[in-house]
Amino acid sequence: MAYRWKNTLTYNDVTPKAAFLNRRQLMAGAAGMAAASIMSPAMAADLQPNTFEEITQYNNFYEFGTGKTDPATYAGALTTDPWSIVVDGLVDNPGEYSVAQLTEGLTEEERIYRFRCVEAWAMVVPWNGFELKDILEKAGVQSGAKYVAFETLVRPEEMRGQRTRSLDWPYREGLRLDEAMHPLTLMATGIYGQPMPNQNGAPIRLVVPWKYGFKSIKSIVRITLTEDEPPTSWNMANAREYGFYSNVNPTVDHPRWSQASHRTIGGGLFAKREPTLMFNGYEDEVAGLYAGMDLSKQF
Ligand SMILES: Nc1nc2c(c(=O)[nH]1)N[C@H]1C(S)=C(S)[C@@H](COP(=O)(O)O)O[C@H]1N2
Ligand SMILES: [Mo]
Repeated sequence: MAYRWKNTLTYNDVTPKAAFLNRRQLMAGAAGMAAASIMSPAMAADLQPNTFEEITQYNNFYEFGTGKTDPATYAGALTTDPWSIVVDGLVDNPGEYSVAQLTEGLTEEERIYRFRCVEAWAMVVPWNGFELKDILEKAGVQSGAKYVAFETLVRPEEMRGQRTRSLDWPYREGLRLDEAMHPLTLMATGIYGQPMPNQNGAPIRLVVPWKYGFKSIKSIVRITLTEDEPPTSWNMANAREYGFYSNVNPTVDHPRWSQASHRTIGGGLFAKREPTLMFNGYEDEVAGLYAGMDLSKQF
């Protein structure tokens, strides 16, 4: 099965489950959670996932408003079935696909990743999904392609935040092709073995764990292979503050705040600040992608 990256775990590795799943979720009984869970203390100390509640009640999803509880309050209005994703640009098999068609025949992964927002808060999330690489290989990437562009749905009738101009819709993101093909890069379709909650980007969203959270675009309806670096929403909104790469980097501060540490979401009385790690802790895996680049200039 799937190669287990250093610094990643499947949630079957994490114990005790009851510490982070509530009773209702346990009753809901995702198949993957049934197995007995055994884990070395070292792995436990490494990454403790946030609770389902924390992950689904504190969100950024400007299509539903700019407040952290707006997505949980309003994203229920979004129709996610049927859903189709246009794959176009420099691919051999362009077309309009359902999520099932896009992921047919691919291996579903469980990945526990650190998630670090550019606003200096962080969580640990147990995702389910598919390597973007596998999806792109099915699409057939042509030799001229150098970047992958993504777009979120535009549907102001259901996405009340799109009736405002908090961003220039659609939400857009992009990766360099080698970043997109990296095995850590996920197209996520679930959390804790359950279908992706609307507020987290149903039915399918990107997860790039070594980059600031805004790169992980939600509710994707278009994937385009391009020759040129695509425009991206936060870079368009403020290029001085948000670069195309936006790799997590504790040594390059945001113009308005430090990126050296972050606040961990949850934990109640035990909530704490932690030092932010280079590439969010995935340096061994991804530093090679940026060899020779000046990361303070190409940030
Ligand atoms: N379409 C879309 N994708 C988005 C956003 C958004 O506003 N719209 N917010 C981004 C930001 S800033 C973050 S931190 C993460 C938050 O993901 P989460 O709510 O699942 O934690 O989603 C990213 N993806
Ligand atoms: Mo973010």
